[in-house]
Amino acid sequence: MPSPNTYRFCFGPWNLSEGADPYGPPTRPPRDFNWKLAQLRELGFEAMMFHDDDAVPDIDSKSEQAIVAEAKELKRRLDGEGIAAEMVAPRLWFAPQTIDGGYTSNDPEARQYAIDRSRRCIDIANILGTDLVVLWLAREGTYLREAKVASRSFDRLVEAFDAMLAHDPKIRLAIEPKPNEPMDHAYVPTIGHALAIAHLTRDPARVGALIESAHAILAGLDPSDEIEFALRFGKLWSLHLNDQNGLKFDQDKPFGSTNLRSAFNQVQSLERHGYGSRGEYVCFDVHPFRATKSEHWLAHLDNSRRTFLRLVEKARAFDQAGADALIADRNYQALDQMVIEHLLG
Ligand code: GLO
Ligand code: MG
Repeated sequence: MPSPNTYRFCFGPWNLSEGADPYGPPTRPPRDFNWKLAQLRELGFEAMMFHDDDAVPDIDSKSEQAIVAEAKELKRRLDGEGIAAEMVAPRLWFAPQTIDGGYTSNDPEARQYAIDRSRRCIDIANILGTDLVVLWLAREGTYLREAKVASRSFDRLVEAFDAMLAHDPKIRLAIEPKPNEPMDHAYVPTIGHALAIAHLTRDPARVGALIESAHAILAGLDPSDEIEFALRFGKLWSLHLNDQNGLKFDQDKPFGSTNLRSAFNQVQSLERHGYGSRGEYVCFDVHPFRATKSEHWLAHLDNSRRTFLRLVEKARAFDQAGADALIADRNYQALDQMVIEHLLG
C-alpha cells in the first residue's frame, strides 16, 4: 500500500434534509443555507458540495450578471470560513423544462435549456474555485422504452458534454451513475457506462466519474469493484459514500450502516490506490433517517466519518501477509473468517 493517506471530507446542503418522503409531511423544520454552512464548520468538514442553485438560489430567474455577483459573494464567505467548494452540479431535475429529461429530452428547447444552464453552472464552479462539475443524470432515461431511442440519447449526452467541455478548457466532468430513480431506466447506470461514454467526447481526459456506494448496490454491483474499476482508469474524481439495504428506494444510509464488510472493502480499495492524495475529497451523500429528531440532525454525517476513519484503521491493521498465505493455499474459508474476526475486533 502507498504511504498512509490523510482524508478530507465534505457533504452538501441537501444532506441536512427536512425528512420529507412522498407519503407524509417533513419531520424537521427547514433550515437556511447559513445554518447548514455553520454546521459543516462545526463538524470540522473541509469542503461543501454545491448544486448550482444551492450556490445561487432561484438561478433561473436571475441575469448572468446577478449570478456572477452572488457566486462571488458566496466565494468570499467560503474563504472567510476556510471552506472549499468541492464541486458544483447543475440541478436540472427540478426545472419544469426537464420533465422529459434535460440533455436527452425529446424537446429541442429543453435540451438547449439544459446545456445553457450547465454552462452557467460551470461559470459558478470557476468563481467558487473548483474545476469539478458533477453530473448526476437524474432524468436522462425513460419510463418506457418506446419514448426515446437509446442510441440517439447517447449522442445527445455526448453533445451536451462536448458543449460543456468547449465552454471551459479546464473544467472536468465527473459523471455520477445511477441505474434508476427517478427514471425507470437511466442511460448511464454504471461506472463502465460512464467511462465508455467519456471516450466519445471531444476530450476524454476531462470526463471522469463519481461513485456513490448506494447507486452501485442499486445496479446489483459491488461498490468496491466499481471503485477499483474507476481508479484503474485514473477516473475516480469524487465519491459519495453511503449505504443501501438491497434493491429498494435510494436510501442514502450512513456509511457502513447496512453492510460493514462492504464498507471495509470500499475503504481497502481507496487505501490501496491512494485515493485523496491527488486532492480528491471523501463526500458522504447520506441523509438522516426520516424519524430523526432535530437535536440529532448531524449524527449521520459525524457517524459516517467516524465509521470511515475506524475502517481506515482496520484496513491498515489488516494482516495482509497472513491473508496472502491463505490466498496462496486457496483457503478462502479461513480468509473469510479472518476478515470477519478482524472486523469484530
Ligand atoms: C441522488 C444523487 C444526488 C447527487 C447530487 C449531486 O440519487 O445521489 O444526491 O449526488 O444531486 O449531483
Ligand atoms: Mg450522490
